[in-house]
Amino acid sequence: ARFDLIISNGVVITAEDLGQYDIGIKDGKIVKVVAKGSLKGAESKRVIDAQGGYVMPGGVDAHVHLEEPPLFGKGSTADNFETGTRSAVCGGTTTVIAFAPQPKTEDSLLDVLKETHLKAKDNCYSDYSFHLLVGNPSEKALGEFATLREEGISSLKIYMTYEALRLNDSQILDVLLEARKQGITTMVHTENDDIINWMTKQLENRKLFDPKYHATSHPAVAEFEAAYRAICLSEFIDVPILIVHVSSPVAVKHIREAQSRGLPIYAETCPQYLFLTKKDLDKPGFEGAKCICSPPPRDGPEDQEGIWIGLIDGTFTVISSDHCPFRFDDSVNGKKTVLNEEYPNGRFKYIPNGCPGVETRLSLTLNADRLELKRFVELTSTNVAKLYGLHPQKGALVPEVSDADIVIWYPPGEMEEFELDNSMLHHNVDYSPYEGRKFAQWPRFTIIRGEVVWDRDGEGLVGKKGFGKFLKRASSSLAGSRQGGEWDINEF
Ligand code: DUC
Ligand code: ZN
Ligand code: ZN
Ligand code: ZN
Repeated sequence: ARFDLIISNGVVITAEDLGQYDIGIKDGKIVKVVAKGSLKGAESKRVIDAQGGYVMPGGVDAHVHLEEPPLFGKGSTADNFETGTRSAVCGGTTTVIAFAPQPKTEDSLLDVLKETHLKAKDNCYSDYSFHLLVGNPSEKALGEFATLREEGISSLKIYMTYEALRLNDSQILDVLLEARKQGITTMVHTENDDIINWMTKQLENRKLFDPKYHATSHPAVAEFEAAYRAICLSEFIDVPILIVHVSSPVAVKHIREAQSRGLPIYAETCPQYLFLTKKDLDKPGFEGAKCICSPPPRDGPEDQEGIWIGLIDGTFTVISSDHCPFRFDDSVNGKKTVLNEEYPNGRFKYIPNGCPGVETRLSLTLNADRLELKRFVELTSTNVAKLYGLHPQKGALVPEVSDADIVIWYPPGEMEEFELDNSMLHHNVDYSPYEGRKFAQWPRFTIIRGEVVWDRDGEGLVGKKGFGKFLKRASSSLAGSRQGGEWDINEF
């Protein structure tokens, strides 16, 4: 047949364009994007009638934690590469970039990369790549950046907090300088570790252990001080950074100011900062633990609004999930990990930080109806692909160039509204922070390289474990170092 798949009658939305087109797919690639009706009668193995629903490039989620050891409190992440990518495709995400974590105790990044490849290989439903998480920028590790680039890894993540991972400013400078030389984008978790530890001690001294005090122990000032410091370090070395999971409007302001000075400062936020507040942590018993993440959801609607404004005005580059799944019932061999008789509501400092969200990221954000549709695609797919060196293979619908990774939504008003229940999701977690919320949209089909992997009105999950491929990535195609070339100490 001329085509393997035709998607007809869609409202096709990319970061640049919105229009009524038919899409022709062959051998896993987009081959035609043409006026609605033009492919009528063309020979194809399969035709999907989008019936006027939105048709977009598949979601790219560049912030998911899968199969990680205990780094963020007690307990390992609940999803592995199989269950995490299974959840992703059922929520319209076709590519994930997960972390390959190097703990402080590990010297080599290449070892960590190899180990993470073994975890992912033959297990993924979606396409995938890794960011190296640098917990120990030893001389050996820094010397491996060039090889990482050859292996298709063009991004790293570093932490300014967490005992197991945090780097001091001098170590951060080491990483940024080497990242500049190799064309690597560095993601930074910006929270001031000393403020968090000092506040935690103050709270514990007063016997305040309940989940809600997690938010008190991680105040906005811890985030915006560290965000500003990271911007300064990036400006000093002249290298792009992405500030991850921004939750505080003051941090947004610092980022905006840096961008207006022409600095390559990129920013990410996540649904938890748009849809949750610290009230969600203030529930009886241990219930609040379901919404513990770092940074925490902030005080109220004015904080959420500050993030929406940053999304609308262009300050933010991407929306990711920060899917970091832990089970509410965290029993191992019948024994709870965090709860005990002395602390019946747990002790916030041991509760692992993170919420599941890889499957709900796109639907939550689209349902909120706050973003122009092209901007929605840009933030959840196209910019992510550009920032991490996957564009235009991913995040676009360019004929003969882009993989046929597509999400098809219901025609507006046509889906039966439902209340989210965790049983509808495909992760290995026993709750979602968003249970009980109403959804008027959900991905109807998810397609990866021309193969339908999610068919909501048919058999649901139809993708296969192991279908997902590792993606070797190029450098970011967004603006990088302003000077280029070597960093010259004589300039200072
Ligand atoms: N924040 C989380 O909530 N979980 C994982 C790590 C992080 O930075
Ligand atoms: Zn190792
Ligand atoms: Zn983080
Ligand atoms: Zn994270």
